[in-house]
Amino acid sequence: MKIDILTLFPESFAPFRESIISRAQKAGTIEINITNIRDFSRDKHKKCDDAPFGGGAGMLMSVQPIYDAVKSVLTKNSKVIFPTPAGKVYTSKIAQNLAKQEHLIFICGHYEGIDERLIQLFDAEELSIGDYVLTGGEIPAMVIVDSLLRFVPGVLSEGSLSEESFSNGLLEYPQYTRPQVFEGLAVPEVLVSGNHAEIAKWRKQASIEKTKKNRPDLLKGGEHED
Ligand code: 6GU
Repeated sequence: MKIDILTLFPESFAPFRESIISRAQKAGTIEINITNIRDFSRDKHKKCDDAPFGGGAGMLMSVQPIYDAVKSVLTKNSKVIFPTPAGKVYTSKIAQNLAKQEHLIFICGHYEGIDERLIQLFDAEELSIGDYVLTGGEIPAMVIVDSLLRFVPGVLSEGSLSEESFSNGLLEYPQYTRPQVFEGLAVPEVLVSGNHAEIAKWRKQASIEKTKKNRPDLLKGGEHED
């Protein structure tokens, strides 16, 4: 999987030099390239913003530098993503589908956004990471890339995905490690019983309870009713 990220702030992607994502890049499982949109500005001052037609507060990102930056990385197998609070809400399901793509191009918007024609021209998918507004598309792009890469084969160790939150429509069950008693709180007895069938039963029930408490909306379908 190849990912191109187009941004006015390439330095914001420093976190990708760390940890699992960096390891996957070194192993060649994934390739991430960051491109500075400003390098594509044909303006003599490298200007990348402009006032919106029709008036209103703030500036938009100019169409030309982004258009040329996308063109410089676009192939016939590219899928273009535009993170925006006006997008469809991003979910684990969408992450799993994006993970199957050969090449993703992220356009990171700033200021009040980008010219709508860019979305049309590249058939860009608009994705929001939740119902709140951030100052730019860099953090959302990082959130989307990090979460989808976890579904690319070879990025995580075998089995890491099977029991985590959302993998079965429920939140993950509570986990415990040593010591067995901490500040007077004991680990649930069943988890130290060695009885794997009972442990599996307890975890399923604890998952349902956690989901009821924190995300009752996920239970609406009724398939996990007890
Ligand atoms: Cl994708 N972008 C921005 N700027 N704000 C957001 C968002 C995206 N998703 C939620 N808030």
